[in-house]
Amino acid sequence: MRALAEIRPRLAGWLSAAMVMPAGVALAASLVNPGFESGDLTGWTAFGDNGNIHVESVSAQEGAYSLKLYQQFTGSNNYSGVYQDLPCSPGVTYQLSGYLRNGFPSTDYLQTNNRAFLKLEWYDSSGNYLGAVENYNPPNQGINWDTPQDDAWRYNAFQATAPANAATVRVVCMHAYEGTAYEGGSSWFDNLDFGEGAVPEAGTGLSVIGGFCVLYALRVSRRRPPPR
Ligand SMILES: [Ca+2]
Repeated sequence: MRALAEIRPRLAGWLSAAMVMPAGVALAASLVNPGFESGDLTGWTAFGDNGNIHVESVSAQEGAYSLKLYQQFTGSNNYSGVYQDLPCSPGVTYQLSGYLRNGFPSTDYLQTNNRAFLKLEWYDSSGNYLGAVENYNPPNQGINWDTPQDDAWRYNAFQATAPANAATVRVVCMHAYEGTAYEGGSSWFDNLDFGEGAVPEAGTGLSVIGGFCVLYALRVSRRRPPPR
């Protein structure tokens, strides 16, 4: 009985920790086909598609496939890419990460006025646009014509908090061309990941249950008889 009395508070503590720890990652929806391993755009919706959006098997950061984007060659500013919409909750911080590469190995590097980056857009339950966060801060986040031509996959990651009334988050792989010429070059994306980026504040969901477990552990601890 003494052994049980002594282990009970520890058990309660372990239980509370186990219930709190996964709270930050268990509730977010996941991307479909995050590494383009279906060999096509399954799960993704293309935008600005002028024949310049491709899933390729020539090079990948993960698996066999990756996404290739380039500008539309319309002679004016144009924006192309793919996106997925996922449910989100106001006030929750999310993280989006993935790998970007400048050009095809040994060729097709981004020329002037071409850049590429990851982006999150927020929408309310009626589909109204609430704002966006672009992860473009070269040289470490996003790629452009100044990115080294070293054929490296570059890890990009950022966090953003869903604004009030947000119901949907749009995860975007973006290639932007902002000029009037026909500068070329391709951007490549692979191995994306999206999820909650921070453990929720105390007082929400499983954290509350964990808190009760901590209180129970303290109460049990106080009931323990003095050492004999
Ligand atoms: Ca892949």
